[in-house]
Amino acid sequence: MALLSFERKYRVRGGTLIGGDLFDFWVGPFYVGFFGVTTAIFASLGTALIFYAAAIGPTWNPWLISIAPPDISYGLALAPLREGGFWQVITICAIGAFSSWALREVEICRKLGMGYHVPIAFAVAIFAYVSLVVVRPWLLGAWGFGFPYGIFTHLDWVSNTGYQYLHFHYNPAHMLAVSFFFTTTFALALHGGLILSAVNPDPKGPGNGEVKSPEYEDTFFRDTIGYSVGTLGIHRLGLFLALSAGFWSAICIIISGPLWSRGWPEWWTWWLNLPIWS
Ligand code: UQ2
Repeated sequence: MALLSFERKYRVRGGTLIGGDLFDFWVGPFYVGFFGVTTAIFASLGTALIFYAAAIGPTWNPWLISIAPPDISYGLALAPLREGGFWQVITICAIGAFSSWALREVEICRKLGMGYHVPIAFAVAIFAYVSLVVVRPWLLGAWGFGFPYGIFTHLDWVSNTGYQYLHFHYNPAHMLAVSFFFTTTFALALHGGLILSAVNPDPKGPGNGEVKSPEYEDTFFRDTIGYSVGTLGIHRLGLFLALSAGFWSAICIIISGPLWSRGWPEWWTWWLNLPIWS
């Protein structure tokens, strides 16, 4: 079915989580909905506050602009706007906008009668951000443990936080996260390569350049490694690998401080102390 006639067919009332029919309409190609309105409000307010806080700062150099969280001494209290309060309100706007966007995706899934895989995947990315600016600061007792909103300053924060634990690559959850990131790019390279190889076949080969079917894709991997995960399986695997990368990233920073406050290399003494070595 042509895209334009399909859109006319699915653009029906209902599926909303909140607001009933009130915001149940489209603007051009975009579905609005209650959460489209809240996304727009949070995103506009947050962006305006970023520009306001940048304007009262010392520079307009985009690399150097930074909006810092409050000093540790403010604990989990609200700080004055110029003392980290801007960072706190911007963080609320960011979480409000990201969550609204995820719920707008849920409403669109409901309208189309589809699964919730995309909003669930986006929720894992939101969880990774929230673990940095809410969960870990809250467990450590001060908003000042969040990262500053600036291009160079957030890099400095990552570097300083890493060195605080001597060698972050010894963090077991960090090891898992990195392994999942690498495996995700490996799987996507295999998948992208396989699909393009089937769609752009050798014009001089068997079939004289006809586009190849999934059986050819299966057979390539069965001939190569004796196993094909399948055309549906590769997408299940890809989603699992990518969500695991984000999930273990969140875990590796949440446990740094709240669960283990010394260097990560030292954590491995449990291994050296196993009774099997003596
Ligand atoms: C596959 C298949 C696809 C694919 C890919 C494979 C026909 C179009 C890439 C091969 C993938 C395998 C064997 C899994 C590799 C395991 C990891 C952890 C990367 O079989 O089915 O569908 O795109």
